[in-house]
Amino acid sequence: MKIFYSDKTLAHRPIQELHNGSFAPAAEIPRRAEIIADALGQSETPKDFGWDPIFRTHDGGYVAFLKRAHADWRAAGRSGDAMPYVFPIRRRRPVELSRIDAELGRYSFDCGTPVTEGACQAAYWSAQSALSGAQAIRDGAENAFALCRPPGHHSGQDYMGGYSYLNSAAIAADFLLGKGAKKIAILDVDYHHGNGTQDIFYERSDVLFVSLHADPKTDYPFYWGHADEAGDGPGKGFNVNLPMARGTDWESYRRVLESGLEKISRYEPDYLIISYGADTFIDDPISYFNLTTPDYTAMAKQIAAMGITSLICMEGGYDLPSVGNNVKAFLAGF
Ligand code: SP5
Ligand code: ZN
Repeated sequence: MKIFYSDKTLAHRPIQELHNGSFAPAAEIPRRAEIIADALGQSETPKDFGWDPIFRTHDGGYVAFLKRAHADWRAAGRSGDAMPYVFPIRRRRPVELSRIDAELGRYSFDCGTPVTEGACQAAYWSAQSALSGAQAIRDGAENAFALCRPPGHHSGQDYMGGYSYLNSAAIAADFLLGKGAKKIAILDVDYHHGNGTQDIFYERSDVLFVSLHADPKTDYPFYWGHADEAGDGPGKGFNVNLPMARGTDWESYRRVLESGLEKISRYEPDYLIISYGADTFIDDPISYFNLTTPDYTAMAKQIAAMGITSLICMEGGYDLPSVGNNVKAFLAGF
């Protein structure tokens, strides 16, 4: 398995996030990536594809904001990480935004995704890992793993949220389509619904998005991920949400996975991109499924049995003692 990882992603060091009404230590920390990289041993440094492939997926105004947001925050006399506190929802007038606080709210949907000094650099190299993995499978590798961090699947075309700034899996999909692929399937097995990925491809039929996740009636991100969200216009039927109750274990999970995989097989994609989160693990500190380490090997075997060339992108997974082994167990199944 080809593995891509850049230690430049460690530059993103969030301090805290708003949690149940007060600030709590950030869950998405650089140590996660170091632990995973150590557990896997060998990795390749990603190639630098520049910003162009990122602009295929993300809005130029949003990326420009991401590049300067932390500096603007400091210029406004603030310390620590840039964080939104006001959001322009419903019946807003289209006004020009100049103050950093106005822009922060415009480009985010939560208060858990601070723009640290290194956020843009880390998200950039996370995306470059995914692009390098995409290039590798296009050049004939059977599969590849991109150790993306920060995660990406909550980030949409013009917004951040859910610890995500740039959507690495979506960027890889758009890259492969730009290189001649006709159909890509994205399978999202993170505990949380991949709302950013869903949004990006909601009206398109060249990307089938299938997501298994905790029911948004009880879990973040609440406003997306419900079973009746099936895509719009030409994308109708190409978005598949499979929400599950808290407490789900492998016995029930594997049956839901089976039905998701059937949809992917029938679609006959050129490539499969997997948004892999280890936050479905029984001991994950912010999640409520009951999967165990060997379940990840079984899950990967079930996916790999379809025989589709695959790129795996790292998303969530916050239990530091287990996250390395869980990623290893997943990759072993391939
Ligand atoms: C990629 C991904 O897994 N994003 C998940 C974002 C979930 N954010 C909301 C959960 C709030 C938990 N806050 C915990 C703080 C612990 N110190
Ligand atoms: Zn997650």
